[in-house]
Amino acid sequence: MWKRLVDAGIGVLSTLVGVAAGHLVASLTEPASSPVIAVGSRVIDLTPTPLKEWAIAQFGTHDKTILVGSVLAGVLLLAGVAGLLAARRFAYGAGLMLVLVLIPALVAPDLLPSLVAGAVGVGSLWWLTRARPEPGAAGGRRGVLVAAGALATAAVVMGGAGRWITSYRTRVTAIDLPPAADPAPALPTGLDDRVPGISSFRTPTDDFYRVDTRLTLPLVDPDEWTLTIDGDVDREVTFTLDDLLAMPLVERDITLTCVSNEVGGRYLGAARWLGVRLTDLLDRAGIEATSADQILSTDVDGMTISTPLAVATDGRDAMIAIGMNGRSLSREHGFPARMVVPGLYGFVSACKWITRMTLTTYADDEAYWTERDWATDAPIRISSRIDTPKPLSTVEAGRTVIGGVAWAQHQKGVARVEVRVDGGAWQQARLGPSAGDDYWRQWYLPWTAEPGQHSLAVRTVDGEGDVQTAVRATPFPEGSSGIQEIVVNVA
Ligand SMILES: Nc1nc2c(c(=O)[nH]1)N[C@H]1C(S)=C(S)[C@@H](COP(=O)(O)O)O[C@H]1N2
Ligand SMILES: [Mo]
Repeated sequence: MWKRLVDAGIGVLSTLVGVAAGHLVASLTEPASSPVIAVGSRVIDLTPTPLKEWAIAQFGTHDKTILVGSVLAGVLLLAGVAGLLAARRFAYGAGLMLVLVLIPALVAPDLLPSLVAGAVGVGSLWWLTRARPEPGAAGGRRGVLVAAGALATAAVVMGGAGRWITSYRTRVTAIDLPPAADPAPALPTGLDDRVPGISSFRTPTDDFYRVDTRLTLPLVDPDEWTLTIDGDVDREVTFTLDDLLAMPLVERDITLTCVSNEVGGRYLGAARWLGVRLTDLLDRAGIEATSADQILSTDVDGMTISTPLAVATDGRDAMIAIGMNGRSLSREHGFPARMVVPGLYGFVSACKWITRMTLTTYADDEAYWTERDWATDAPIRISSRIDTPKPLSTVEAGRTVIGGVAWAQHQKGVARVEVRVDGGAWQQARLGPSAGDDYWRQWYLPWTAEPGQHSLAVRTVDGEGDVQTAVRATPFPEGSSGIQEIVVNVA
């Protein structure tokens, strides 16, 4: 039994050394080619939509950590088996390890890290198998302990160095932003200080939700970056970052929303965006004669997002943004440039790390989520959220406030927010200031809380008189609906 454990441990350790070596090499070449990351990314792309939805709902922003953890756990299990096999016959163990390495090599953008991982893994396996004492032989244990210690140290050093090099190479390269030719008015003072626990009227960039299919953030050199408009246009045009910075910039307050946001969920944020109007860019390419109905955006790695052309060019403030909350975009949010279209969910508009916009038709080309059966034209549904009190929290009896945010983007606007306590009548909440229909609105309702358990619900009524529906819908395929109802205890 003990011997088996040592054999399996040898396989696991050798694999870890190999993976760490691969990670180090990838940090020097292409971080996304690190063996575990490459397999993890492919798993994300292959995960069926319902499972993906489930993972996002269950694990939230940790969904990726869990995914990478599962991939690693699976690999290490097989690595243990490789160790057991190697003890019988070295070639079998080495063979299994090479198969393990072959998988990332097949899916990674760059071969080298996987090959290095394989070579180092097999080399370590060979060394440790040799150093392992023969059964019954006395005093042979030191050799294997020394070898194992040396390899474990090497794995930690290589893994750590890889991480450090990647973060060094990918440190944010901030760009200086010129002032907007068409600035937004100052954001009114929201209810942030008056209603403790309410979402800030403007979401700080560090707290802004992040949703994308990536495990590592892309490395984009702003001096090399370009944005090309091609497809069914009069002329193909390419812009550098300096070209964009030299064009008239607009500044707008826009609330971005993810289709995966459940009723009451956290996948939305409100920011001030600075960018070039989408129509200014499209005009340079000439789209008057186009028969395209979609803009197929491509990011630096070939991920695609489609946007209905008619919606993006109907006069709303659609833009290619280069600034967010007064600074250049962060790497998480699309540095150096991304699309922002008010009123459309992010998955059909907000392409981050954008490099290409192809004017084409839905009949001819399908984007990433379209292939996965999500809707193509997906306006953001009107909704609202209770920020305070928190679900299942205990509130002190007496005078308190219920507060949160509500949204009804693009030309609708939040006209009213209504709160219902314990299934009673809908009461009208007070609204915070407006920063336009494309932006969310804070709201609050003073409440005298009586001891006991209470249920609180909220709904929005938009400027067209439409009331947020109580009919429940899942995020797939075109956004969730329903009314958030929470339970709180008053003591
Ligand atoms: N390149 C790229 N852009 C992307 C995505 C992606 O996976 N890859 N996800 C989209 C989705 S689903 C949303 S909701 C928004 C989220 O933007 P944020 O992460 O800046 O909040 O980005 C969109 N842009
Ligand atoms: Mo999204």
